[in-house]
Amino acid sequence: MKVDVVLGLQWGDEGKGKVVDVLTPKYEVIARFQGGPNAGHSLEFNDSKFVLHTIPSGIFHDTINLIGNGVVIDPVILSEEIKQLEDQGADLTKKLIVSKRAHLILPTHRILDAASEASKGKTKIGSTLKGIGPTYMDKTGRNGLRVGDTISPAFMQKYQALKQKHTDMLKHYDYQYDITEYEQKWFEGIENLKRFKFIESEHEINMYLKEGKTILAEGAQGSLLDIEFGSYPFVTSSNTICAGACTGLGLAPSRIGNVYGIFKAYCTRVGSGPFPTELDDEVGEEIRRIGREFGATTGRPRRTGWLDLVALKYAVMLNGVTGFIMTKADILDSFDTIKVAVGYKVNGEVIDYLPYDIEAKIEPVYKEFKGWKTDISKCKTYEELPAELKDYIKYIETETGVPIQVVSVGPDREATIVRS
Ligand code: 2SA
Ligand code: GDP
Ligand code: MG
Repeated sequence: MKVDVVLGLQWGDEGKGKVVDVLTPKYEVIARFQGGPNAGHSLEFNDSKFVLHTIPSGIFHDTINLIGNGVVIDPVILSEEIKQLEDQGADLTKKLIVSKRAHLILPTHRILDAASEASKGKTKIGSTLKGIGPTYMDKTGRNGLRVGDTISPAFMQKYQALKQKHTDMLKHYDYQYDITEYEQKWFEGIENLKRFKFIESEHEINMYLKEGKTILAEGAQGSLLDIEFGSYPFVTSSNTICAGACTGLGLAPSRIGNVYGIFKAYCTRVGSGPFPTELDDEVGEEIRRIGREFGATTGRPRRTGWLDLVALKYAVMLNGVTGFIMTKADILDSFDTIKVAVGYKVNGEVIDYLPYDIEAKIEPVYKEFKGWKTDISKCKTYEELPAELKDYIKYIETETGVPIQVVSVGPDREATIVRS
């Protein structure tokens, strides 16, 4: 048995929540492998919309939903998510399990994130302010607090020691804060978390494989925000690429099966950092308006631009993508012309790779496509899609060598075309 992986190939928000929800009936276990409440994974069905931050997107089905060791957890946010679902009658204790090795986001991690961002001024990362960076720093700095610690008698002592370290660090920032209220909710969240089964995800997931269970690993953010290969320092603090599924769950690389890479038919980025195909004009504004491109966690407007094949090919290489899932082509339904970046002009020279130097002035080289000018949101089969969109799809497939296996034409579960 192998584990299939779903991940984002751009800067996040490609539609991972929707796609995982659609694919879940084929799997017995859905496992989140990195990131934390910075993520906002949206799902829509039966006229309801949900945004998940920490809980895997298979939770609306009868599946095991596993939060892996690579995830960082804020007990306050996770408790709010759990409450939202349990208020609707679901008993999550039966299907949500949490790795003991997952690190905890402390209230002071959030403050450190905010203080660090405030101190950077214009050069800020544009983080979601959920404490992600400081928590992963304590993880790699070997100071972190983990889910498994919450059941140890030394928990309070460990918490106070880490809080004290943060309090000392915060003296270096000119930043006012008060965590009294949040800290109280945090400890309530810890107690709530203890209702769930704490596991060692590496043993659990490998046992599932031995039992022949089907497993889907769910990524968060996107490949171009990867800590190693994204546009550093404008990245998140985890491995968002496929390798993160191995380290974030305890899986050997040989256990990886299909790698489903999701991309939008255009691009978005939220937060700072280079975005070669960004549209700072009415076209970009139109994409944002029609695509409702606003952060699912923070509500921030997302930056918008054309599809970037140079960046997409890079993400395909890093992840070993076996099949594409293309989302949100319906947002481009009314456009006369659609562009795709096929190269970059840097210092007068055309290149076909992402340069190391992120300060470099990159001018995209575009190929233009005729818009399909048709409402595709009701299409149910690939055959029904307009010829111009099929040309667009064919071009992407030929250039990348990867088949587009699923075309999503709307936010709802039902608005999904699976190619046979
Ligand atoms: P962080 O908070 O330290 O991980 O931020 C570092 C960078 O990573 C980006 N990032 C994201 N990009 C897209 N979507 C994300 N989730 C939310 C969403 C974002 C939101 O679903 O819309 O609501 O604003 C996400 N999480 C982190 C972030 O923008 C920084 O560039
Ligand atoms: P994620 O972080 O990758 O799960 O993506 P987000 O949920 O942050 O953002 C994707 C947004 O696009 C959500 O509002 C989804 O409901 C919506 N969405 C997903 N797929 C499609 C699609 O094919 N068409 C349209 N119009 N919306 C989509
Ligand atoms: Mg999102």
